[in-house]
Amino acid sequence: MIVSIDRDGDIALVTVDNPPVNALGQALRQGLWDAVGALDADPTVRAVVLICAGRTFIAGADVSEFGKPPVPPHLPDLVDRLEGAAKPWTAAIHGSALGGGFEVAMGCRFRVALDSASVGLPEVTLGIVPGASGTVRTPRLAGVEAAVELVTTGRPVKAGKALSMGLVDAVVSGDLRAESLAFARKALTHPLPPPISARPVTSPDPAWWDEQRKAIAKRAKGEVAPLRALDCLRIAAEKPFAEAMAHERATFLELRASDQAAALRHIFFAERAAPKPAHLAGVKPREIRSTAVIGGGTMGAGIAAALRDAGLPVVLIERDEEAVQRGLANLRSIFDGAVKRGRLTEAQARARMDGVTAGSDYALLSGTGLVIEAVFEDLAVKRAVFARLGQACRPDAILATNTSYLDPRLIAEGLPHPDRFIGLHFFSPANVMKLLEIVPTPTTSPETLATGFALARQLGKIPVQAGICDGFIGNRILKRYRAEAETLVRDGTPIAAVDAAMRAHGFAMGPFEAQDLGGLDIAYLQREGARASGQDAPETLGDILVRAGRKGQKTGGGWYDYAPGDRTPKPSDTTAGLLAGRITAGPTLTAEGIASRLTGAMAAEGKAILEEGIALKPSDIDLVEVHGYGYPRWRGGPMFAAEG
Ligand code: T1G
Repeated sequence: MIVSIDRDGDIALVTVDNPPVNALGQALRQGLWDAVGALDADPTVRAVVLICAGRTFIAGADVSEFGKPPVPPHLPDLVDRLEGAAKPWTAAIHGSALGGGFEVAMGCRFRVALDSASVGLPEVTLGIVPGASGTVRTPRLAGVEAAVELVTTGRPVKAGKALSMGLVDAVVSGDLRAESLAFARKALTHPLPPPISARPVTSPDPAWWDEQRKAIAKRAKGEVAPLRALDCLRIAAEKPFAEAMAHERATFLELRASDQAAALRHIFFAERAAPKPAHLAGVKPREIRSTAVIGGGTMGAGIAAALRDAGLPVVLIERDEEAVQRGLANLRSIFDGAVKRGRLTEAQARARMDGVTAGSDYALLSGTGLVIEAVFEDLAVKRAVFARLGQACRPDAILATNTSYLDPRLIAEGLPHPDRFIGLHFFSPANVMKLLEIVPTPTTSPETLATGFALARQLGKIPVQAGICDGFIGNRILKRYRAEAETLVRDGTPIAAVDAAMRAHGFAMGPFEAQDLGGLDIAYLQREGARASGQDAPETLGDILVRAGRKGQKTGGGWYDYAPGDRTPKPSDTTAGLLAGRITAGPTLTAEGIASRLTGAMAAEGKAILEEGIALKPSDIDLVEVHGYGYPRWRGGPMFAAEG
């Protein structure tokens, strides 16, 4: 039964059970609709508690229904019906009350949250606005400022903060059912508060709204929904309830049909499918209880931090005592930074470090279940590390390389038990970036592969399986993207125009600014390495700059010039002079034309990657680009965008 009704004396208990997250599909809406009528008609019922089975309270409208025409009972009508019920309803919240779930909770007269619960209105992350009074009831429940924060960021808030904001009436621990029944019974001994729709709301002055609009526009970077949500909130604060509801509904229906909403839904479902690839269904992953990282540099320390953030003990190995101390200092500075940003307390940062054993003796690895190598990107260096790992580690220990460009098969050559070897390509900073490219070799066992995916889940990462080629998925597309950008420059498009076009398209920065930030020499060394091994690596414009000592911001100039201490890119006469012989006047492209050329090149490379079996599905490529390379999420990724 999706909706069942029990009794606890004169209190009715309505239980929702609609796995996996109690999403508000049509059957659930109908079940709640009918429950209101039945309980209103029962004179022995004095109050109602609404509770959910499973992992969470109602997690929102059923996103899989969004592509279809809305079917009654419509959610705003259901929320109104709950609010108008003859008996007061109390929402008993555990897990997450999100979107339509929190709107249903606002239709109830009271909200009781378990201390581990959270509430939120994440609709803008799906390219829409709340569609069942979220922008109209929230300001009346918790005030305009709280409503603007909750709705325009889409970020859920934990129970304690929700209580202080006025979003819930009580926070309980232990038995939510018993506590909510007691709350409902006690509430009957006092006069009921007015329904939320009848509560007053005060609108701040116009200057405050202008300030919010500026801040949100800066943060939204081309996303439409946050600003439209702000419009709904202002109307909710300044107009009568019914008028505000009509405006919200019209906005919701309009945005639900928008390209941005379709793109964000595409990413939403792709992210949820990624950790559960069909070809690994039924393959039991190894449980990882102990880990190690070889190398305490930027990548190694980032990976170690990610492992510690997931509560896994880490052995950090470096080549000598001095390097061990440098590695520990790198790791400590990551956690100190988190404390400064308020993400960790001092105590949590200390506990993170307490879980790290560091040394240069590989004997420390004898009991470790998973070892991730993150040493210098050189084949001989990596092979030497794995030769030692093959001796020092358990025969069943999973051994992973973090290589971003080398062939994992060459790294693992000669390794005993090659079935337990795999590529785990993290992105820097590894404790922040969600993308993890998982690169099996032909001898990697299904169990080892499944363990790579399970590790990604444990670390809260988005895993994407990649075949072996130069750059796997992400760096291979990056190379094509950069080559296409250089082609535009050779054809006369100014470097700054290319970057401006990609920023306007939603990227945080353009291809040339990004290279100046990261350093042109990294890709240059890759190309030189390829040339040295006899591969064909035609000269690029970037090569000319690096050979002239222009490696980017770190040398005061790359594609652009940089004044000392100033990271603002300035068009460079030196660069123009160095590249003059290679640039011919070509057609002037619009910003849209530039963006279309470059994203089209990404999609073309993605198509080849799919045809070669390097990526398993187009949505995986979109996840790589969105989570690894700054592709604007609200455009869905290059493969989605190319579908038109
Ligand atoms: N609709 C349909 N399916 C959903 C869903 C949803 N809202 N949320 C999750 N799922 C599926 C998901 O695809 C996966 O399916 C399974 O549930 C477990 O998800 C009118 C219009 C609730 C915090 O945006 O944030 O309400 O792969 O792996 O890690 O104003 O799911 O197992 O087949 O993420 O425990 C607003 C989105 C909708 C919430 C749980 N609500 N969901 O996380 O599980 S718009 C949301 C989440 C709206 C109203 C508007 C998370 C979660 P499968 P999961 P989890």
